[in-house]
Amino acid sequence: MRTQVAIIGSGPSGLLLGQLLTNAGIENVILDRVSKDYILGRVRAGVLEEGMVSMMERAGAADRMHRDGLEHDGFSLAFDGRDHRIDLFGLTGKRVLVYGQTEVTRDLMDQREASGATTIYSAENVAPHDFDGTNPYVTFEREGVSHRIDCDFIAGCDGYHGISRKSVPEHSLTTFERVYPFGWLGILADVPPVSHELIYANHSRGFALCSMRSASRSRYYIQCGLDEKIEDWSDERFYDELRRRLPAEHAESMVVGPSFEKSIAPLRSFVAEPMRFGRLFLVGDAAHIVPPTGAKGLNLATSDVFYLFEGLQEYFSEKSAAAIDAYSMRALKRVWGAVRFSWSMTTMMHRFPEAGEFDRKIQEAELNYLVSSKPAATALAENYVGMPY
Ligand code: FAS
Ligand code: PHB
Repeated sequence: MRTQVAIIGSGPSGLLLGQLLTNAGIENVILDRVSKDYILGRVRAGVLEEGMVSMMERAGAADRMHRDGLEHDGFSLAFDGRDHRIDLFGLTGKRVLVYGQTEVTRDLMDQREASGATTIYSAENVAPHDFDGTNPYVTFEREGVSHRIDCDFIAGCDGYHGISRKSVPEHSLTTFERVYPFGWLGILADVPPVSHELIYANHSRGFALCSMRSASRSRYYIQCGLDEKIEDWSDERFYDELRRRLPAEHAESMVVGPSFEKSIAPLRSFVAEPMRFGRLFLVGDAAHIVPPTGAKGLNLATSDVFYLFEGLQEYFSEKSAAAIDAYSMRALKRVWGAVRFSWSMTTMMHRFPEAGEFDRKIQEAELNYLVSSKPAATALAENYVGMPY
């Protein structure tokens, strides 16, 4: 088999890149090691920047998003027993869209199916080859049969645990990492959200986040220890702990109900540099991971796709390599901006086991400064709605 771009990974990065390439007449094949249903069973991001929404519009996959997505003009920081609203739209003229990553993925999968482009699920032992030359290829097995796809470029959209970054010679890669000493225990439940906007809570018992997927489906998180086990957290225990970390008005008004998804996600900041190795490009979580406190993970994958698509479109239409040569530098500039923001939100909002009274007072001072200074709130707001591409 031969194509122009072989894409490893059928998550949001791979699917969005694949759709943009297909719409531009650039042949591509997507490979994923798991099934379509497995991918759709994953619960992840929930907040989309305007840049992500416009990329979905460019992909022709935004109709359901515009119909079902919830436009949010702000969110609250809860501390010292009360909410403090950050007026995103008032401060930046921009808003965010609350629409689950699962739905983004479903919309892109439907669009790809309609376009007739090739996606190979349950592909085993996918491996990129000869990407330091001009004739790269990808091998994989399916139902015991070995296959090879010759291509011009390989997009490694296969996430943090994927094969692409691991295929790069160690001496060619520099990684930067910060592992946080806690995780997020999250639930999904078909109960109305406690508030019409998101609430990020800083409390002495730990961080909490009240989010949603719709007006009837809530997404709640509490900071937890890395040694916590899901089986030790009944719904009742989860809601009790969540309500302890929220201002009384929310604790009292919260509607509770059975969760149908419960998971613990570890938190880390991670960046691999550069993001290009000859004919192989690293995209999205394959190149970087941010703690979800800043709602940046999915949105950062999208700006990588924007830069790479521009480069590939220029290469195949004008035979100029300038934009693909600039991919890694352009992408990393925005990546590090989002890594900084996500780190700062995580540091400000969580209880660190080793933190002392001084650290707690600094967190308190930072929060009070944020909610009493328009320039400070504007700086937070412009990062949250997303810096320009
Ligand atoms: P993905 O990991 O989504 O997709 C990679 C794909 O590659 C997968 O389908 C995988 O099966 C495939 N793959 C992996 N190895 C392969 C191989 N060897 N061969 C073939 N295919 C392979 N972001 C937020 O903004 N907010 C959140 O609340 C949030 N919560 C998260 C919770 C969890 C548990 C995780 C893991 C991430 C979370 N994120 C969140 C970040 C998340 O949304 C990512 O940023 C987003 O999924 C990135 O998309 P991709 O780069 O496509 O990677
Ligand atoms: C979510 O709804 O899953 C969500 C929202 C905002 C975040 C993280 C997760 O910062």
